[in-house]
Amino acid sequence: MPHYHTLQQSNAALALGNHPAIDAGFLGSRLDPAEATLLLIPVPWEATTSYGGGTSQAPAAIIAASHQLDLEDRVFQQPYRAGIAFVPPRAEGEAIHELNRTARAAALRAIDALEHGAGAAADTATVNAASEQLNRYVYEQARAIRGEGKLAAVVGGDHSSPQGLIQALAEEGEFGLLHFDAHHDLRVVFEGFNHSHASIFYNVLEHYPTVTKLVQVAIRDYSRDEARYAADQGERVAVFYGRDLFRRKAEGESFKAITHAVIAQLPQRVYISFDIDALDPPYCPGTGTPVPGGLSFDEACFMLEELALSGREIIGFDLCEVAPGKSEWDANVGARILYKLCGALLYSQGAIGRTPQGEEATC
Ligand SMILES: [Mn+2]
Repeated sequence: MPHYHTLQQSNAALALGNHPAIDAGFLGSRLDPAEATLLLIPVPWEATTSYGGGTSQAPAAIIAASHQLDLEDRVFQQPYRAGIAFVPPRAEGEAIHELNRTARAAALRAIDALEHGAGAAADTATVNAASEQLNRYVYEQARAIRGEGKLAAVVGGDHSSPQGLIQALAEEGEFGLLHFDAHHDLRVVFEGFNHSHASIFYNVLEHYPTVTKLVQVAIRDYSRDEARYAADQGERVAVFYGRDLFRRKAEGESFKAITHAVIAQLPQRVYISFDIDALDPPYCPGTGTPVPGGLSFDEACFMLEELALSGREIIGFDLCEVAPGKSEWDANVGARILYKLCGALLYSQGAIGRTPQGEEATC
């Protein structure tokens, strides 16, 4: 049974200024990570991004944007009080920035060569080795956090960022994976890269048998092979395509009923992978591969709240593909989704309670 700091201890350790300095952490807190209950691993990674870039800047941009968030949540009782902090990058963490730059340059050369019908074996091998190094780094960070009895989450980076965390949790026991995304991310390999952002859930399903269920929500841009692969998995994969979600609403089904149909597919223990492009592009205009349609911000938050209130045990999460565009809007929305994910995780782990409105919500 993990040990959580009492609210009082954590609260005493929080130093939330009214005018947080730019170097303050998530929500402007200067909480010592040693005092936190939930540790967020920043993964500034976009080596295999195939279209628009920028997602490697997401962790820093989300921290900056989070300073203007107010801390009350309508359903979860003051999530910040449980103690949320970003892991300060260790020496290897700093090296990840450099590794990302090297891998990104090699990936761009490889993609260019492929487009011109040329071979790209050396550059592709460089990218694959870098991705494996990243996965090992995130895995080791996650193992260390879990070893201290704490909660771990990843803030990416592109969608290849969280594989190390999923691996660490998969070694602990069985769980289901709730995946919000415009894309299946089930490609066997993409552009020659074994650990592409477009392949993460293929890799997860193939390598981690304790991931007993994958439930995908808001999918609306996919290949025939991916859809066939998902269907071939039988009960292990359930897909709620964006178009089907809209049709159910159009035919009069309540969004609450639809949400409960999604949750009903999940086992007791749940990991959440949230690609920001699950949301309609007005909420994430800078993201690398935007697709029209998708969830509204309120719909996504409602699903996260209902999942936590359902009594499922949320064991971790990642937030990926936020790409700070020309304005701070993408990071602003990302910071708000991140805080809701934190609330859902902390509530489901008993680290915080729910508000009177949360008490009234029926599930
Ligand atoms: Mn994705």
